[in-house]
Amino acid sequence: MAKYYQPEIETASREEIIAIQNEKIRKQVKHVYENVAYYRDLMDKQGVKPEDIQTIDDIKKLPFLTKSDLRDAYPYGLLGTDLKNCVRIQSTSGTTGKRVVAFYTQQDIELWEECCARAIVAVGGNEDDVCQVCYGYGLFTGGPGLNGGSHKVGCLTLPMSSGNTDRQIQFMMDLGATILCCTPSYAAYIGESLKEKGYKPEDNKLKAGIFGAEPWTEEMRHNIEESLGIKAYDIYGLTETSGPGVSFECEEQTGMHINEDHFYAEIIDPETGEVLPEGEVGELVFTSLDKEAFPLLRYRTRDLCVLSRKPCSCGRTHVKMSKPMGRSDDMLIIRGVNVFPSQIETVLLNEGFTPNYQIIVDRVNNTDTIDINIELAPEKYSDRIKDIQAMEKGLEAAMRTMLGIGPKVHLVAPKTIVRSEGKAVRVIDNRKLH
Ligand code: DLL
Repeated sequence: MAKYYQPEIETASREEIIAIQNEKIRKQVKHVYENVAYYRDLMDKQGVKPEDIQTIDDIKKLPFLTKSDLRDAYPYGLLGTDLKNCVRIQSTSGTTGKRVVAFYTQQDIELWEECCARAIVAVGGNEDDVCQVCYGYGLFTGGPGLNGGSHKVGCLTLPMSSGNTDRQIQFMMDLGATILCCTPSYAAYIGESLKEKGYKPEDNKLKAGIFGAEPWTEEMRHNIEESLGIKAYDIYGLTETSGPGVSFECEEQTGMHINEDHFYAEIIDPETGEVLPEGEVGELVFTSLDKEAFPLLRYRTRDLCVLSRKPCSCGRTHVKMSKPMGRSDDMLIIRGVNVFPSQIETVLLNEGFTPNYQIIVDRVNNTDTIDINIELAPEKYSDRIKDIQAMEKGLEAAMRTMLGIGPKVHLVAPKTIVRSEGKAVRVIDNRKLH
């Protein structure tokens, strides 16, 4: 059985990868300079010409692009080719500000789907598999990306899209789905729903899940692996760079291999913009090395993570990124202390609670407050107020140790926190409304 989708590139030597990147970056910078007036202006302002970029190391000379550039250039300002060469757009959910609209030529779609195919083969996928895709289809990149990857691998693809959990379960069981693709929060919900219907983990045929699009912890991974009886793998990507498949986990499950023949990754200090050495935590910056329609150079993702080039037992040579530890813009600063929702999730699951929680931040009399609503599993539910209060006190103490500040914990009845079918809404920050 094939272990890699494209072995020659996925296991290429470092010299070969650098050679590919050197060649592609020269072409790509020229392509962008000639076709994207917005970026040409940024380069001119910085005094850099395409000839200054000869090797991938020269990339440091190029200006960064940020979300606010995307907003300024919306919708067509960063297009790298004539509209007549574009065949598709995808877009973000755009809960704040303008949506990101990304464009694709047919070639861009082929390469994107190949990246997703690599991710599916890495979890053991092949033409015998039944791949159930319950990421949203439509503007969101999750459904279309994994759908395309699943076709390329030759799996029988179930294009379910998100939602309608009863129907998801019916297809999963009737058609014997072996690979599940969705957000980790939805995977947890499917696991919970299967249990409620009386299924045991061994009753389904699933062997692996490809879960991403939102942050999730190692504790959440164990929880999903147990409830579905599978191995749960991470996948990362963003609309700006194409969608899922920028990086993906292999059997080692210790970070995600970045498809370095298509995306060049840097880690920078988010304050100064300085490039940080391997192993340091910072903001992930991506350069698309061969995208035609939406060729972003040095795009700041705001995702915080670490890169590692330690050899991987799977044989892939591409650099690995850690799970994003949060986004520089969804880190909560509460009474001056930095708090990531992932720290809260870790405490909850370690203490044996459900991954159904919501964090509410507010400001009362000029002081930040943090409340966490946590749903009780039916077996922990009690109508004795004393029992509930004792559990709340225990969790508050564990949170204080992890976070360095004391949140107020409220245990709520089973099934009272809304489940997500796509990306979960974990934080409600009412301070922004003031
Ligand atoms: O979420 C693309 C995607 C679809 C990835 C399906 C994986 C699976 P956007 O909606 O543009 O694209 O959101 C991108 O989501 O900058 C991260 O902050 C976050 N994100 C994506 N994957 C992960 C992950 C898709 N595995 C933003 N872990 C990114 C943590 C993730 N955060």
